[in-house]
Amino acid sequence: MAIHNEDIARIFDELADLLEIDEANPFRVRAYRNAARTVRALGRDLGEMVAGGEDLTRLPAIGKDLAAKIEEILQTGTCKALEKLHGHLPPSLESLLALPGLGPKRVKTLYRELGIRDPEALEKAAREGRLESLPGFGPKTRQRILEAIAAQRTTERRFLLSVARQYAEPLVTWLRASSAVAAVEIAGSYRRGKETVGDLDILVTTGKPDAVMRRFSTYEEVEDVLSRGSTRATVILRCGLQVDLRVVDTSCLGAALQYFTGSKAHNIQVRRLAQQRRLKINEYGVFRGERRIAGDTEPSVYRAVGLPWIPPELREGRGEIEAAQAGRLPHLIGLGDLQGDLHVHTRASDGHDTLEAMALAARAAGLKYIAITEHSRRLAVAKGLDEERLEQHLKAIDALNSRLRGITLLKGIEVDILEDGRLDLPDRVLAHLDLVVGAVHSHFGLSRRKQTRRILRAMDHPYFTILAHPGGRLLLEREACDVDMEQIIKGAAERGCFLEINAQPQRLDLDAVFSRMCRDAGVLLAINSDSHSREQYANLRYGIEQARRGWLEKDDVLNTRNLKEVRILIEKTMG
Ligand code: DGT
Ligand code: CA
Ligand code: CA
Repeated sequence: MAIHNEDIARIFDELADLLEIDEANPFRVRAYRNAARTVRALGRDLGEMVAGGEDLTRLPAIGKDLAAKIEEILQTGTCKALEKLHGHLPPSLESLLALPGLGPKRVKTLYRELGIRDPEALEKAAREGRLESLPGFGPKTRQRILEAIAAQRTTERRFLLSVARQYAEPLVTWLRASSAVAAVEIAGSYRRGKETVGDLDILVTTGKPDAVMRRFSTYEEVEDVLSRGSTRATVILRCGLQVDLRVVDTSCLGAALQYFTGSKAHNIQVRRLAQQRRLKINEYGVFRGERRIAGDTEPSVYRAVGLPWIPPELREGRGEIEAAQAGRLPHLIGLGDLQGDLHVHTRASDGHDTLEAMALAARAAGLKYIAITEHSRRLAVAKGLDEERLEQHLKAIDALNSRLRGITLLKGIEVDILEDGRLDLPDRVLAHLDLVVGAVHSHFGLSRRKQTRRILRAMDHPYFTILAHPGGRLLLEREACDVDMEQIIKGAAERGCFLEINAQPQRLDLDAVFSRMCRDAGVLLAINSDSHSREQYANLRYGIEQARRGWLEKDDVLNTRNLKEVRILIEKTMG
């Protein structure tokens, strides 16, 4: 059975959760949490790395013990440490911890005193008034718990695009390996490159629908078959991801692909166009009366309603139909357009690889330049650099630049934007750098007015170059800060500075809507990997996908330029 990075990350998360309930050493708990984060941020498949004999202890937060656990999980699908914990703490306790307001202590009390092990049992106990007997569970807590359970029930579970991909690709490979299968396509939000997906929508063409249905529902990672008909099935994978599969006729593949790629908003507009032409459009084709006039390919569907083919990333009902009609669809940026990466860490701060390793990996990834941007002193947890350490680091960069061919390192910093908008290092220090990446890492909860003023003030500094992860969101975890992004974009235009699309799969920040606003305001974006280890340049593809959803063309992006042009553009922002 294939074990994916996300499976490993989840086991580490569960270990951390259960150890926390068990009141284990907080350092152990944190070690597992950090390891889970590393595994999630890794641009490569751990199974492949281990098969290739690579040393995992090289990875951030992975020591000998955790490396051994990863190998154990890859081999057995679980690990003994977790099984041991399950001996006295049921796995479902984790679902209680996920409820806001319930920490490890309370979860433990609930389990020990009342045997409550999941939200259902908790809800029942709360309704029956059995919680009041417990210390620390007053009527207010009871109310909060009931509300949290209700909220949890109505919020649908979504997956990061990068995580969905870990499960989608092997499944598609499994389907394609069958001789009964002609073509396999993934439609839906996944094809539109949306940063999170609710479920996978897979289309298969085949001469033997029965065989395909059988193959699909017996895939080793299928946990539950929710429905299975002659041409359609829905399953849940072990990881909780739902997958819809539809068998379609080869002659209808284009129409089905168009229909099931969506979005709903986009399809409604396409259908309206069809109606204006007295055409009917559905997943089988485009029809004039009884006669089918298009649908074998996706471009034929668009052609039938008078449009050029529209890239899936644009299909959100945000003006793409009008742009297509006017012949003004953007020529979307591609991964190959990037020449550099302007946000990279090394082990001098919280990255895990050396300068040289990061440089060589960038060159191997086809990049011509990278900016080394360590954290600044304020971010102590990330070993942020003070003036002195920065100076040494810059010398090391100079030395490496004179030695390496085919890649240039720019000298930068990811400087903390302090609460009042000052920067964490003085201007006279920043003046020595090629560029200054500014970022908010604290005080996310300021009022909209204060947060906006804070960032605009930071951008006022003469050397400020790029605003990193401008919204501050962590997908599925933390909303973006309350900030007037229109003002920030306008401010960036006035000052000539740049905004980042951070390519970390859990950030993808700026988002598509604001990225497009930058394009319209003439503010260039930098698509940066924010790599903390050499594998992470691979994440640039997610940044590109997000940029495409923001309608960006090559020229809208700073780091599609060659080094000389980038230097000129950056210098213009200074002073
Ligand atoms: P998700 O899964 O929540 O990330 O988002 P989608 O866009 O993949 O949505 P999903 O899986 O419900 O449906 C996939 C596409 O299929 C959707 O974007 C449009 C199309 N579709 C599904 N159901 C309907 C429907 O009832 N009417 C129309 N017009 N289109 C539908
Ligand atoms: Ca979907
Ligand atoms: Ca679906």
